[in-house]
Amino acid sequence: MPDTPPHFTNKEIAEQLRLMGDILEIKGENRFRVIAFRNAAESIENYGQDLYGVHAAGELTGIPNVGKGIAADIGQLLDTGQIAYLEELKQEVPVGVVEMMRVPGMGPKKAARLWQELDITSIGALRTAAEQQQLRDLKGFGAKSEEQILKGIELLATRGEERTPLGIARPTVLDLSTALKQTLPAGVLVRIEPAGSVRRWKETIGDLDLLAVSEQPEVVMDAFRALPQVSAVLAAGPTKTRVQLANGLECDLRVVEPQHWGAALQYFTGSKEHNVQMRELALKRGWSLNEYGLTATGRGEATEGEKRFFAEEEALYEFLGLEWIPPELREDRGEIQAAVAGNLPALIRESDLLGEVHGHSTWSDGTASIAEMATKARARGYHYWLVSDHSVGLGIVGGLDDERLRKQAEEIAELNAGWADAGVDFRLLQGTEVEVLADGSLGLSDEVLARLDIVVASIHSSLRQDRETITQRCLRAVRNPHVDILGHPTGRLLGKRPPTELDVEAVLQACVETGTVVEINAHPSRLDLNDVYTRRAVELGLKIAISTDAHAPDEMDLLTYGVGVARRAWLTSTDVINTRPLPEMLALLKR
Ligand code: DGT
Ligand code: CA
Ligand code: CA
Ligand code: ZN
Repeated sequence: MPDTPPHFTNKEIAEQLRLMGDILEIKGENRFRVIAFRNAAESIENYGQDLYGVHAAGELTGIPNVGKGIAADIGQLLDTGQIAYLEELKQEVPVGVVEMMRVPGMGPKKAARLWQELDITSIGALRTAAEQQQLRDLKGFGAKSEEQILKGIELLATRGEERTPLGIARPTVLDLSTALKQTLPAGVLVRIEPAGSVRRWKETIGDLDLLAVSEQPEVVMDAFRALPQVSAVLAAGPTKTRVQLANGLECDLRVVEPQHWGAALQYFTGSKEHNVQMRELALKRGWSLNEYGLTATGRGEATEGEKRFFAEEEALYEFLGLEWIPPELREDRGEIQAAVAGNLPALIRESDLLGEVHGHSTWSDGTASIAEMATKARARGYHYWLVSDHSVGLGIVGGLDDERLRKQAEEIAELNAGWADAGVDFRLLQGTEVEVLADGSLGLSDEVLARLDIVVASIHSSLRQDRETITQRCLRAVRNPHVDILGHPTGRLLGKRPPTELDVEAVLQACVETGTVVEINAHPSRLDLNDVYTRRAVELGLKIAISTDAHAPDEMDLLTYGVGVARRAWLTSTDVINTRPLPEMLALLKR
C-alpha cells in the first residue's frame, strides 16, 4: 500500500508551481512558460476554496490562469503527493541553487551563473564565497555585489516567522464568518465577530480569531469544520476549533454563552499587553478578570467569589471605570490611562474623508481613464480627486513630461467644466507623483511643478542607498518649495521588501520646518507611514494625507486600511488634510 499523500494547502500547491517556474527560469527556458507557472501559483494562492473539492469536481481549469497542462500537474500532486515533472526538474538543478535565487538582489540568472561557473550550490556556500571575496572576479559581479549578497542573506535569515498582511487576512476572516452565517439554520448563530489582531487592524496577522455566541456550539463547530475554505482541522473541542484554511492561514473559532460575550470579546481581541494592563487595573479595583468575566478577590467592596458577567464589552469597561476603548488603540500605548481620565481621542472615521490626493490613470500606469476614476470617486461621495500620474524619471512607460502634462490639463479642465455646468460639487485637481531621483533632485523642473495644484514626491528607485544617502536625498525633496506631500516615505512592501534605511525622524522634522504633509499610503501592501511613525508625525505637529494611490477604480475602496493605520496612530479628523472641503484642504498645503 502506498502512503496516503499529505493534504496540501493552496499555498503549498502554489509553492510547488512556483518552484517549477523558478527551476525552468534557472534553466533558461521560455519566459512565457515560466510566467504561466507563476500566474497559476498566484491565482491558486488567492483562491478561496480548498482545491481537493475543485479537483474532485473536475473543475481545476475553471481557476483563472490554470490551463489543461497545469491542471494535470496539480491533479497529480493532489492524487499522488508529487508532480513527476517537478521531480525530474529537481534532479537537474540543486535545491540550494533555487534557494540562492530567493536572496534579495540575486535572481535566476545570477544564481545559475554562480552555480555553473563557481559551483556554488547553497546559501551557505554563497556566503562563504562572498566573504572570501571570490565573486568579484566574475564578470558582472563586483565588490558591491558581494556586499549586497551578504546583506540579502542576512535579511532572509531575520525575516523570521511569516505573518500575513491584513489586506489578505481581513477579507478571509470576513468571508468565513459570512459562509458560516449562510450555512447554519436561522437562529443557531446569534453573533459572530472577528477578534484578535484583525479586530485591532494590525498591519500583519499571525492567525485569525473568530468569536461567536450560540446555544448550540457543537452544531456551529461541525459546520465550521465542513466549510469548503477549510483544508485541515488542527484541534477540535466542543466550544473551540482551530483549522487550517486553503490559503494557508489558520483560524481559531470559539463559541461562548451570551452572558460571557462582553468579557470574551475583550479578552480575545487583545492585545496581550493591553489585557495584562486591564487585569492589573481590575485587581486594583478588587476583581480578577478572565475571558468569562470578573470574580471578586475579597480585597474590594464585593464579597470574595462574587461574579459579574457582561453581555457587551462596553459594560465591562464601564464597570471598571473606563471609557470603551476602540480596538485599534488596544496596544498598551497609554490608552488605558486615557480611558480612565476620559481623554480618549475622537478617532477619525472613513466617512470623514471628502476626497483623495494621490491616484493614477492610464496617462501613466493606471488601468482606467481619468473620467472612469472620477466616476468611482464621485460614487464614493468624494468632492475632489487628485490626478497624480507618475513623472518622467521613474523609467516606467508613460511617465509624464511637461508636454504631456499640458495635454492632460486640457482633459481635466474639460471634465471640470462639465461638472461646473451641471452644478455638481466635484472637482479634479491636477498634480504629479514626481520621482525623487537618486541625488534628491526631482523628475520635473520647478517651473512645471509650480503649475500643478498638488505635488506628491516619492522614491521608487535606488531603494538600497545607505542611511545617510537616502536621508539626504529625501530631505532635499522635502525642502523643494513645490513638494506638498511626501508619498509612501519608507518604500516598504509588506512581506516582500523591507523599508529603506531612511532616518524617518530627521525627515519628519524637515517636514515640520517646511510644512510638508506626510502620506499614509493606504494600499495594504504598503501601509506607509505605519501607525507608530504616524503618531510621531502628528505629535510633531504634522498634517497627514490618507491616500489609496489607486491605479484602478476599485482600489479606492482600500482606503479603509489607511483609516485603520490612522486610528491606530490615534488620529482625529483634524489631523488629516483630506477630511477638509477643497479650499480648506488646499490652504493646508505649502503654498
Ligand atoms: P496575532 O495572531 O499574532 O496576529 O495576534 P493576536 O493578538 O490575534 O494573538 P492571538 O491570536 O495569539 O490571541 C488572540 C487574543 O487572545 C490576544 O490578542 C489576547 C488573547 N490571548 C491569547 N493568549 C493570551 C495569553 O496568554 N494571555 C493574555 N492576556 N491574553 C491572551
Ligand atoms: Ca490572532
Ligand atoms: Ca489565535
Ligand atoms: Zn502613486
